[in-house]
Amino acid sequence: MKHSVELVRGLKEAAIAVRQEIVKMTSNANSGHLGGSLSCVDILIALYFHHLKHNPRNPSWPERDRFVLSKGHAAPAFYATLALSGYFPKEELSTLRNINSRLQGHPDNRKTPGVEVSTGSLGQGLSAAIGMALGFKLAGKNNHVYALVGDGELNEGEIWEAAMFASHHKIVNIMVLVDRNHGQNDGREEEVMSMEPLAAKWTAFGWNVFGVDGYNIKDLLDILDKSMQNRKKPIVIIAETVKGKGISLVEGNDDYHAKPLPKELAAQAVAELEKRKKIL
Ligand SMILES: Cc1ncc(C[n+]2csc(CCOP(=O)(O)OP(=O)(O)O)c2C)c(N)n1
Repeated sequence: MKHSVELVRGLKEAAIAVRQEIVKMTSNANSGHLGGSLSCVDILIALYFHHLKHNPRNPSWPERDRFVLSKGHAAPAFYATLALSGYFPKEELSTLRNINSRLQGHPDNRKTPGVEVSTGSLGQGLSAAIGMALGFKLAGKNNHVYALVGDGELNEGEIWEAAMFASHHKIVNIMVLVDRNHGQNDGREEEVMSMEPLAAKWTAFGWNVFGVDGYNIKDLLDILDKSMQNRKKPIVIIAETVKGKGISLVEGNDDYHAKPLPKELAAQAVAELEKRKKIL
């Protein structure tokens, strides 16, 4: 399908707005995972602002697709996307990580509208997503399930148990999106535990593999469309990304895995992002 220039431009602008909210809310909380939140924003935008079948005014609409943030520590990116989609007021983002807030450090489906599964313990979200997809298949329903995983998260053995389960049971309504930013908690993924050859691993586990630049919105939309056709296997999209994307001080800087910007630098980062809006 051809996507209009206006649509793509609008989504790019939304991605910048989400990044600004991530910076503000983590700085305000003086806590939260900045690097891996900024890396996956465009993927979330492509899903929530265009691809997913969902209704923010009715989060429990039975016909909705399901999304699971398996890399639950990227909650700031998720919350900002949900708020800008209309699940709850944008003002609530400033309550991130406060006691009694609906927006805890990791997503909690008992608290936050739009959160389907509580996540944060890496490796588990994909199993829950595949379970939901199997449920829809057994019920003869047409809903699709999406799971966003980190590439460091792929070190978890449970991911690969889930992957072989999905292909064995021919669960084709599941899609995994890998935020391939090559970083994790303790450094570069290639040094901690390399996942290469990553595409070949998923292929060997019986999945259909697509690759995409995680910041080319048009390509993201195209690949999401393409992957919906002739689904005979579970799908994985490996999106090449960068930790801290969009802010020069943070981009590619592993120090910011779980560290927010102090107030003054946060204001600078928000201003830098504002300038980027003007040159879209
Ligand atoms: C089971 C489990 N072990 C350890 C952690 C701590 N932890 C939080 S984020 C992270 C790194 C994950 O790397 P990746 O999935 O690549 O995330 P990204 O770099 O995209 O933020 C770790 C080890 C956790 N949340 N869950």
